[in-house]
Amino acid sequence: MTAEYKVQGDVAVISMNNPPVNGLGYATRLGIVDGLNKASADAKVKAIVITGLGKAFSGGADIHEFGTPKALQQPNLLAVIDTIEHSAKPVIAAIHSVAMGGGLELALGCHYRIAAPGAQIALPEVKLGLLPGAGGTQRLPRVLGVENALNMIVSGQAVKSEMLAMAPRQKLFDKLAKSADSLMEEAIELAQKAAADHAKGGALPLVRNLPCKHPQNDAYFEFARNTVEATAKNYPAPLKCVDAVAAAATKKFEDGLATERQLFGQLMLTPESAALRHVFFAQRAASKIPDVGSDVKPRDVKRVAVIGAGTMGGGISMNFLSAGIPVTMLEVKQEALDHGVGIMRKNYEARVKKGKLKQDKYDACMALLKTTLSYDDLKDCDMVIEAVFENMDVKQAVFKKLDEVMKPGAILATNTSTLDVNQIAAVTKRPQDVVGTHFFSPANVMKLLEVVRADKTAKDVLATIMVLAKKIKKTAVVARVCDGFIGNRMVEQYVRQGGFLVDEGATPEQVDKAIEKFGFAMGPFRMGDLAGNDIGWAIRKRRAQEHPGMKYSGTADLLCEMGRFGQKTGAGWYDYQPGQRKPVPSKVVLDMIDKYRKDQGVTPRKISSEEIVGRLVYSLVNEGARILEEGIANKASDIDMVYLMGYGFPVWRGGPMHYADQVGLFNVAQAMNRFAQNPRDDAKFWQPAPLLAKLAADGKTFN
Ligand code: 3H9
Repeated sequence: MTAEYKVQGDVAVISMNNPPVNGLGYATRLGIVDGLNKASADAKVKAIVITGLGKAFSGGADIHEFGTPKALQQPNLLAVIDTIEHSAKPVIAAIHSVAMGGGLELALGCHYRIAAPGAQIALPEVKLGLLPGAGGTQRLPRVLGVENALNMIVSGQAVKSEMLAMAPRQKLFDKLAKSADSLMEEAIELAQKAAADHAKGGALPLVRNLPCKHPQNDAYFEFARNTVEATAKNYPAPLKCVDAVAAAATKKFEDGLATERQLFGQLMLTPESAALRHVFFAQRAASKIPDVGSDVKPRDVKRVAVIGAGTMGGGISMNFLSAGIPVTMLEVKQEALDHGVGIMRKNYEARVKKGKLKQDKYDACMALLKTTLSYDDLKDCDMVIEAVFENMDVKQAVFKKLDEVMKPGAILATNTSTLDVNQIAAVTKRPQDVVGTHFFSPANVMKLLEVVRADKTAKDVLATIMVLAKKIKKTAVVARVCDGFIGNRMVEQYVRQGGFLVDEGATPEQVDKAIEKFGFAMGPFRMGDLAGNDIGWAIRKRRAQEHPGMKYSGTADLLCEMGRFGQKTGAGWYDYQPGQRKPVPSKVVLDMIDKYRKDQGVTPRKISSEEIVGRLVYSLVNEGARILEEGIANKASDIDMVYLMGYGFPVWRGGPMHYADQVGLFNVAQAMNRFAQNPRDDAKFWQPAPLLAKLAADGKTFN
């Protein structure tokens, strides 16, 4: 049982003790009920306080248990709350740090609640594709009012306890403690007072008995449904949250509770909830590297140097400045520095204008920036990130110089997106300090950081980067060295399929629309136009030397020969009106594709959206499987995080590997075998990766 029981004078204290966040798993639920039973049987005990040990009151139901028999094993959370409500002695929740989901629902079942200031209060189930399933949708509106409660439930956002305590007519907290330190003392006082009041014969207060109404019930819920429907799109949970709160406002408590229970059960079975729960764990798992334990001490990074003031260098610098870490930015020419700093200022100023950044914070960020033309000025930096032109000779020259000037123990990072980090490390005398930090453009916005572990990268260097990534609010995923690492190696196959689909009869617009309907933020052709089609062109030229025989559609090269590099040249796969980003299908491009097909002797055929989506998504899955079996990625969920955070894969589908698991790997392998029959495609590529074939045969999954 993971709850402690102690008696202090005439008050019993039940402390949940299930680190890290007192998730309400079976053993904890059992521990609480056991404590309540003991307290009930002990004549000395006049009142009961429930609290949590460690860094949370409770983070809610134990998400690990979902889908397992333990989640259903009695006492479930409803039964725990029922026991509390039926307690003849007053039960007081003493809330601190975090009370979320089932944790808050537990507190709402108590007779009284006291909270420490600064506690984060939330019903965040919607973020897991669920709704509160232990009375939260019925009780929160009764203590905060329908509108406030619905806002919290639909958004899942946490609100500080002191803010909620200030809300007019709120009945959530009976008391706000003076401080976290005095919480338990004040909770015991409150418990003793409640016991004394109760001894006079008063009934114990229950949230379920409070009224729940909205003055314009029908109109309000119609408005709420319309608003939520417009934004929730591919997520079923938010609308169900509205239904459940509407039940609270229109039905008897028990009937509302039954509605909530039914909706909770339905949502638990949706693929969207499975995906969001997967993402929750995948995100946390990404920061864990199997052989780098918590005993590995990260290095201290007080000042960072960035080589290159281009778009990348500037964006990377902004991340550190925004996190309060001083940056020294180096360029070879003053004009380049001035230009780069100018763009950084523009980016910050745009955020100030939109009200997303305060002027004084912007000033503080810029005050942390030093610029220089001299490598000598990097001597005091603890880490340097190179963000120069993507060319091995150029990068190696920079690293030779860095090896000369940087202090011992400084981390030398490269922002390469495809090049061999081992070869870069090899030109230094300290390959153990060299690591890849692949930021995604725009680097100050995109959440993904691919951390490239070279053969000799030291463990404490990796540990340092993982800590820094958290500080600059990135999701870091570790990859081993290969051409393109995880993300770009996979995207190459995806883009290649886009090309084949066009060769065979689809238009770029058709391909983009099909995959965008599947949920991608952007199809491969719009993505090419945004990133610059010349980048892929350069990579294909390099590949042609390194891997001769790799098959591509010729249309992308023809496009580049026409100078259509994308948005930056006002023309790519699409036409663009000056100053606009809206893609307009291009006659010139369609004619070029038509001619190419004729030259290749291809009779175009009608291609279904299903085929487009299948070939694009499964190309990611097959390459992902190879990446996994080669050990380039540590786990399938890391690949999912790369695609969710860096490549616009739809979050409600959980990433390519999770999606394949949901479809069933047998079905995925069958589809690949079908694609391999297509003479215009790459039959060798479509052989299911051995790992995929084995998992499919064994009826297993990637994750
Ligand atoms: C629910 O309650 C359903 C009910 O309505 C109905 C039931 C019938 N369970 O985020 P962190 C782990 S649904 C299990 O890095 P932070 C997490 O995996 C639940 N484990 O820390 C990680 O483990 P590890 C509704 C959980 O300080 C560790 O704790 N509740 C849970 O930045 C640290 O996590 C939620 O959705 C959990 N509920 O933030 C709350 N929560 O170290 C989700 C966390 O092995 N949780 N873990 O990787 C959060 O929002 C944050 O974790 C929290 C702490 C704010 C609590």
